[in-house]
Amino acid sequence: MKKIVFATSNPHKLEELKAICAEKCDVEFVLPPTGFDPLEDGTTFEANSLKKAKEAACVSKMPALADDSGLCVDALDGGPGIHSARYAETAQKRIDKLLDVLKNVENRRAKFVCVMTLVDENGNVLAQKRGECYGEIAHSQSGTHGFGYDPVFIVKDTEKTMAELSDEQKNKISHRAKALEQMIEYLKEYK
Ligand code: ITT
Repeated sequence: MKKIVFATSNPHKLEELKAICAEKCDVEFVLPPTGFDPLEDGTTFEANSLKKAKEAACVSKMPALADDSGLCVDALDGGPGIHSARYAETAQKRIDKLLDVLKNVENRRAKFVCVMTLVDENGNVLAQKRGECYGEIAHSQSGTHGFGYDPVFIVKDTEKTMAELSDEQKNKISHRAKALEQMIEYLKEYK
């Protein structure tokens, strides 16, 4: 089975990746060596995703896949966006801050974005794909599945937050699933 490094230190992303890819491609995803900490100083999801993938390939001498993702809120001009992981200290504090900032805001439209980048062992880009999932920010949190901002993200055309969906449901409609759907053919082809 082919081995590809998944350039992340977020275990939730790895779990979702494995679940989405199971039975779709014959790849074993492994984590980068400990201490993997690429500088995410790009100004776009695309730039940061590429940086993570290249750095992982460089330290592991293996092909690498990276996921840069985040929550973009219309009323915050697309924020926290690429800063989603650093919006506040903990996942709960990030949710609290978002709900507080949007307390009196009527326009709650938002989207999750995920940009996946696949590079070969020399860091050459094989594919870069973007997935988006639309919805709005709830007035309070609910649900216990998923991670990050899932408890405050109401998925479009449903009355449920992402955290109220089962893992299986999330992995069918998420930004990560949409990016990976387009990436699967490259993962399959890569020898
Ligand atoms: P790596 O860079 O090590 O992959 P990270 O968590 O720091 O892990 P990002 O820089 O891509 O990853 O930031 C993504 C953040 O966006 C993540 O920490 C969450 O706060 C949020 N996020 C991304 N995908 C999400 C999802 O499916 N559900 C909820 N929140 C999500």
